[in-house]
Amino acid sequence: MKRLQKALLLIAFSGSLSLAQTVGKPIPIGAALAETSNVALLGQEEVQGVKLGEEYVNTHGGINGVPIQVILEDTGGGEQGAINAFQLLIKKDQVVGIIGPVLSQQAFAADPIADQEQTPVIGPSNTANGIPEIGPFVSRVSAPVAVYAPGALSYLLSIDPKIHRVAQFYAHDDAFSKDEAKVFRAAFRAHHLDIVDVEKTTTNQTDFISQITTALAKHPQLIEISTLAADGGNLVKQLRQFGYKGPIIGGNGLNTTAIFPVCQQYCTGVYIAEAYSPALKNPINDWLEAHYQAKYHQEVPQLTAQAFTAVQVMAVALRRVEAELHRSVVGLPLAKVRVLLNKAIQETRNLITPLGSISIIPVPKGGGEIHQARFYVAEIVMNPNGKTGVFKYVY
Ligand code: 1QQ
Repeated sequence: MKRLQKALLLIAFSGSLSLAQTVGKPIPIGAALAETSNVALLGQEEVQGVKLGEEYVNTHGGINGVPIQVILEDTGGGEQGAINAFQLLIKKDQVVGIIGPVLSQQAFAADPIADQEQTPVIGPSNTANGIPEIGPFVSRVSAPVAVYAPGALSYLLSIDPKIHRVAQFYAHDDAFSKDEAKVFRAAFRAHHLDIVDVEKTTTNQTDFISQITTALAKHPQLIEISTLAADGGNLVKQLRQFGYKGPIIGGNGLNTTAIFPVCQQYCTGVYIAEAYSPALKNPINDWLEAHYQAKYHQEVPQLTAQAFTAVQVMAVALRRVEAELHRSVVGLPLAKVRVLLNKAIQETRNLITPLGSISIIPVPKGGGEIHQARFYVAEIVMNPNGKTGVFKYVY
């Protein structure tokens, strides 16, 4: 029944549309994010980011006086949910562009739909290889893992040059996890480390005992984990409970304080490469930090900063479209606005954002790839209560 309703909606809204229908209303920007399922551990921080992005844009002039409205559609954790959310945003909500989805695994399924519909997408957290190459309407503000993830390894080797034996766990049913694991194996080889064990896990796995037993029998001095948050949090906890005391590199899937309730006191000693630092000083990051701290009483997480940046990039691009047209996009055919907006997104150059100065550069036959100057490394340090903790920036 739900499917049928959706199909009818799509038919009802598939005629030619113009933003004229929104005269007097805000300009709709879509956000396809995971608000439910295990992936909501990651998605909820992005929801916070797009909401604060909307507030920032609207308190700083909107689109030449017209406010934006972020319209959220929940993707859940899977591919079909992302496809459905994209279709609703494109056809029913008539958004000018889409921010999302959370996972690369979902992006490979849903982004081709936006590309076919010539609706620009900005990936807020899709870090796998090949995302902008999905098509000309796909850009991202999340640097690819190949560019920044190995920073955590370089940092650890700089503080402990004796590390030689490394083991890896990765979720082989997730596009990002597979890609990040590959990137780390290349980095291990580049540093002449001995890869003593590689264990394949799944994103819905909760018990890792037999794989941990195999890995620890090989006496690794460093363990790298490329998984999502719930599975990875449990894996960290069980590694510590089974006596592993060495450092752990967590991938981007562990890059959230939402893992604290999962691995509790055992989260301490997980090192994660970061594409964002709360300490970065510029007016927009200062605004984000102040407003986020006031609402959520902690520092801005990377995923929040990236989702916020996606809204900022889209708003700045919309303003640029209007400047070039010498008129408001309100009233123009929606299909035209989307094409012009996509072009303007990929003309983003040296924009000061919470991630620092970024550019979005077109890739051959594809969309736009982020260029970002600086990356960081954080270590998770839990408080003695095992409930609260911080991402302590160490590099
Ligand atoms: C990806 C990711 C996610 C783990 C971020 C939330 O980096 O799927 O590409």
